Amino acid sequence: MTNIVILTGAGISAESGIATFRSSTPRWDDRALEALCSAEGFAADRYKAHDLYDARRAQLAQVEPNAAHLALARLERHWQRENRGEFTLITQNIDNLHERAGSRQVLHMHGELDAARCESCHRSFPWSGSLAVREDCPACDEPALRPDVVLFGEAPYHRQRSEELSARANLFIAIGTSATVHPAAGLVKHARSNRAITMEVNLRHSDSPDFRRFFEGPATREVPALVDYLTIESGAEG
Ligand code: BV8
Repeated sequence: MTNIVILTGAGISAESGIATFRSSTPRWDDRALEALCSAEGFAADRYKAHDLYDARRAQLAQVEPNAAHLALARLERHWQRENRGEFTLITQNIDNLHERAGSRQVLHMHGELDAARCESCHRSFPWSGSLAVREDCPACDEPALRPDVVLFGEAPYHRQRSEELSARANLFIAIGTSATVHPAAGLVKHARSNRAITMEVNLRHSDSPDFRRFFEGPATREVPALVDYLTIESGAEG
């Protein structure tokens, strides 16, 4: 049995047209924008923050999953059908491209763009349109809805489960992440504590010293090839 944990970052969605945060054409090319993604910055300028997330949510309708997203969904189906071990997909991304590619179990550590959360009753709701600053909660009627995303200084979702699953991994693959945001960037260390094989797919090496194999190139080329190897190697189509 081989337990696989996949961690994706903004780079896997870059070829779908969604800007990354810190690479060549970064989303955060100005500090003001990055500040908005902190709890303090969000509270200081909610109107601008809501506009930022409204624009990103609207973009979701204009983009499609790419070959890397589709390959990971194929790997999940294969791993489960052939009973090869646990398959876990953890993403730092708030887009819905993994789900639209067919991935069924996705742990969004930083939340989801197409969801809104009530700061009063803490329930979360699917949300596809724009979200007003004082939008009423459908459950408790309080005007307290916000984008259901995890900002800097806020507790990530699924942290304990992600760390437990990484500590059971035999194969840990990071795809399209600069490995700068914690605790997501620390998951590979949990995998290494289990003597897992650690790989990263990226255009360039990330900051993490914990990856033993590096597949250099765009995710839409490297991920399908890696999935072919992992599925054909077992003698069955993905
Ligand atoms: C937490 C919001 C504790 C959603 C994001 C002070 C106070 C509190 C915490 C901290 C602090 N100082 C440091 C921290 C920890 C902090 C942190 O890590 N800061 C870093 C910057 C130093 N972390 C936090 O604050 C986290 N919370 O620790 O809480 C706590 C505990 C209990 C109770 C209360 C609090 C919260 C982290 C989440 C922050 N939210 N975004 C959104 O708007 O999206 S982070 C943001 O960065 C995105 O979510 C993004 O996903 C994430 C990581 O970036 P990457 O995905 O790696 O993207 P990046 O652009 O960096 O890199 C892209 C990579 O792809 C590049 O390597 C590039 O080469 C590659 N690439 C590009 N194209 C391709 C490609 N690869 C392959 N193919 C291609 N085609």
